[in-house]
This record gives sequence, structure tokens and C-alpha cells, in this order.
Amino acid sequence: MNPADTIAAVATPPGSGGLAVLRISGLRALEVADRCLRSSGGRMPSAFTPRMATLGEIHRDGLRVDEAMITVFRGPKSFTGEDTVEIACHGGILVTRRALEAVLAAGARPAEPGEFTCRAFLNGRMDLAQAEAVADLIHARTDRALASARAQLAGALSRRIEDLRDGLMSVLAHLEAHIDFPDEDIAPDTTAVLATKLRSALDGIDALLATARQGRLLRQGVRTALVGRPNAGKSSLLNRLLGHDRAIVSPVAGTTRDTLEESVQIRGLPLVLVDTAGLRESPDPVEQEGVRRSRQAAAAAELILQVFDAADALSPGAESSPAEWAGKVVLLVANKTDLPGATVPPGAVPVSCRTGAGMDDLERAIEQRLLAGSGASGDDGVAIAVRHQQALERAREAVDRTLAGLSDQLTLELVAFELRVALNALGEVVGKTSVDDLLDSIFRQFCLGK
Ligand SMILES: Nc1nc2c(ncn2[C@@H]2O[C@H](COP(=O)(O)OP(=O)(O)O)[C@@H](O)[C@H]2O)c(=O)[nH]1
Ligand SMILES: [Mg+2]
Repeated sequence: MNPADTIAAVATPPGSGGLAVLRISGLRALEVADRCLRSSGGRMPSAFTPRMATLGEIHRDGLRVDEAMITVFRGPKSFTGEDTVEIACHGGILVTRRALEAVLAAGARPAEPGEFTCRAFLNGRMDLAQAEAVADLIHARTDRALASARAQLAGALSRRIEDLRDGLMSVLAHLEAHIDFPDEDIAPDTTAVLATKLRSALDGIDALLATARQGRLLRQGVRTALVGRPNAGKSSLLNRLLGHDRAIVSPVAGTTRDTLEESVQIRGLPLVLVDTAGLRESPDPVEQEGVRRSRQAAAAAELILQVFDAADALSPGAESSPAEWAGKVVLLVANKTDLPGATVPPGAVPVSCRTGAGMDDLERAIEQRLLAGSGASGDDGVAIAVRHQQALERAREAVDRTLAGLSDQLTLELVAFELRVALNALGEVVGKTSVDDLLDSIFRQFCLGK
């Protein structure tokens, strides 16, 4: 990914549509554009007013490829920070391909995945956490996920990280002053002040770490298994939650034999629902396999909706949940409450998949149980990703060691060293690591003896 290259790509998804947008970015973006684009009045893009759409055409070898609206952005005022040209042409599969070929023939090279955003990061238009948020924003499937991605793109996570870094930096500055003047002992009350600052950094890190579960939930969705005896109404519940008939519902017990997966948004949370065969002993080998898959689906799920027939006295609701469900969110759903004689044990959510009664309550219960203890996202919408979590955990451990070093009165060099480890780990979240680390990672790639 040579940043000196001028790159081009189609920015809209493949397929035919009304419009397609091509993007050219790099030092020579305007030079490339001048070779393959012109306004309907015959002007070259380098003469266009920046940020104003101009009607024109894409041409190659003197032949017109397509009509287009062309917008020029002069760096650094562009997404990538470089000179950029955006071309909106007709969105046909072939016409888009020919347009891209014309741009490539004019001297750009095809961009690699993520390269435009990568350049935005390298050129200081956004930090690493914000660059990642671009991908989150594009892939968001629910409103909550979208809100969180927007917050991260706007710098909510970056600000929290910068605050933490500032706090730790001031402690480091103190330590280093004492290292430079070793004759002066660090005063006990100074140590106490530093320790307080370190502990407050730990609290800040913990607050961010508490959003990790929510982050995973929003980015990946919650695997949710519908389990229970045959005929309890699992497939009916799946259909209700989806809002349309997807699974076969039948009074014949054992109808659902394979597991079936569907994505759904429940109160802004992405869920992957897995309908399963009922859990029961069966002599039928196909159903046995279905039961085995049910167990597997339940084992892989984070949320289990344990459905039972509230009108069936023989189907006790409070069946103890198997030991392997420990650590999962299990919600007991009492179905068929429309039938006479239905009884709902405490803790179960009463619903009727036939009438739709109780579905709102069930959705609220799902939301509440999933967000409970997930630390929800912060007020600022921050919900960290796995990469941030790993860096923050390392930062946390290093701050812990710094604190221990201070109280054990280790040499200040060692204490400061741990603190730098913490600062670097925090820096990784936003893409700032110390020069030492950067050089290290660069020179490690050199061969020995050079
Ligand atoms: N009365 C009543 N019948 C229901 C309800 N939900 C499901 N059923 C019926 O129960 C039977 C089994 O439902 P199904 O969803 O296939 O159960 P599964 O085996 O757990 O997937 C079907 O005949 C459904 O029409 C309900 O809320 N009330
Ligand atoms: Mg079923």
C-alpha cells in the first residue's frame, strides 16, 4: 500500500443501480482526472471549483464512456486528506467497469480494500478508532449499532482514551522529573497523589472495558437459541419475532428437525435466532440428530429462550436448566397463555404466539436481560470492539503493576517503564504508540546484521 500511488475504485456496491460512484485519491488525482474527465463545456477537472458538482463526461481514447457528475476535493479538505475526485456515473455493471478502466488507463492503480480509510488515518484526518468506526457504520444493521458507530466516528472513544493518556502522562512526567534528579526522594504525599491518579485511570479503563460486551453484541449480534419440548411453540415464537412465517408450525411433535437461523432486530439489538428441534428422547434417528443439533445450538448461544406450553400440566416450566447453560442469559417463556388453565410460574414471561399477546413484554425482557451487566454503552454511546478490549486489558495490567511498583518502592525507572507500557497500550486504540515502539516494530523487520 504505497501512499505515493494515486488510487481509484468504485465506492458503491457491485450490481446495477441508478448511480455508481468512483473515487480517485492521491498526489496525482487531478492529473489522472484531467486525462479521462472533462466538463460538458470542455474544462479539465483541475480547473473545477472544489466541492462543486460539475456535469461532464468520462472518456477514453477519444470516446465517451459515460456522462457523469464530477466533484473535485483539494487536499487536505477531503475524506482521505489528499486530492480526491468523485465521479457519479450511471450505475450499470458494465458501464461502471468501463468507467473504472478509463480511470485506471489514465494512470491510477486499483485501490486495495480499506485503502481510502487507511489514508484518512495516515494523513491524520481521523485516528484509528474513528477509522474502524467507518467500517462499523457501514456494517451496522440496527439503530443501536448505528448510533454507537456514529459516536465512535465522532471521536467519543478517542476522547476517553486521550483523557486517560493525559492523566497517565502527567504521572509519567512526575516520575521522570525524579529520575532526572535522583538525589531528591519522592515525597510520600506526592506518591499518594500519583497513586490516586493511577487509580482513577484504572476506573476509566474499567468503565470502557464494561462496554465490551455491548460492543460485541452490537457488532456481531446475539446468538439466540429457541429451545424446549416439541410442540411448546418454538417455531411459532420464531415466526412472531420475525414478523412473518418462516418456520413450519405444526401440531405434529417433532416437525422441526434441522436448525434454522434468521437475523432479526429486537429493540435495536441484532439477534440471530436459531430455531431448534425439541429436546426429547426419540427413536427416530433423524429427530435424534435434530435433538443433538438443538443441544449444540444452545451451547453456542448467548441467549436462550426456553419455551414451554403453559397450558400443559405435564410440561413444567421451571425445568432446571442444564449445567452447560451456566453463564448464558436464559429467559423462560410461558407460551399458549390463551388456552384455558394456563399457569405461569414466577420469573417466566407469559406470551401467546397465537394471539401475539405478551410479545412486547418479551422483547423488553430480552433487551433488559441482554443489557443488564453489559455496562450498556456509556452515555456517549461508546461500545468498544475486541481489539480495543485487548489493548485496554494490557493497559490495565500495566497500570496495576505501576501502582504495585510505587507502593513497593521499586526503582522509579521500573515504575516509569510499566507506565509507558500502559500508555502505549492505550495509544494502540487510537493508533498512537510511542516512537520507541514504532521504531521497534519497523526495525524488527530488517534482517540481522543490517
Ligand atoms: N393455542 C395456542 N397454540 C399455539 C400457540 N403457539 C403455538 N401453538 C400451536 O402449538 C403447535 C406447535 O407449535 P410449534 O411452533 O410448531 O411448536 P415447536 O414444536 O416448539 O416448534 C402448533 O399447532 C401451533 O399452532 C399459542 O400461543 N397458543
Ligand atoms: Mg418447531
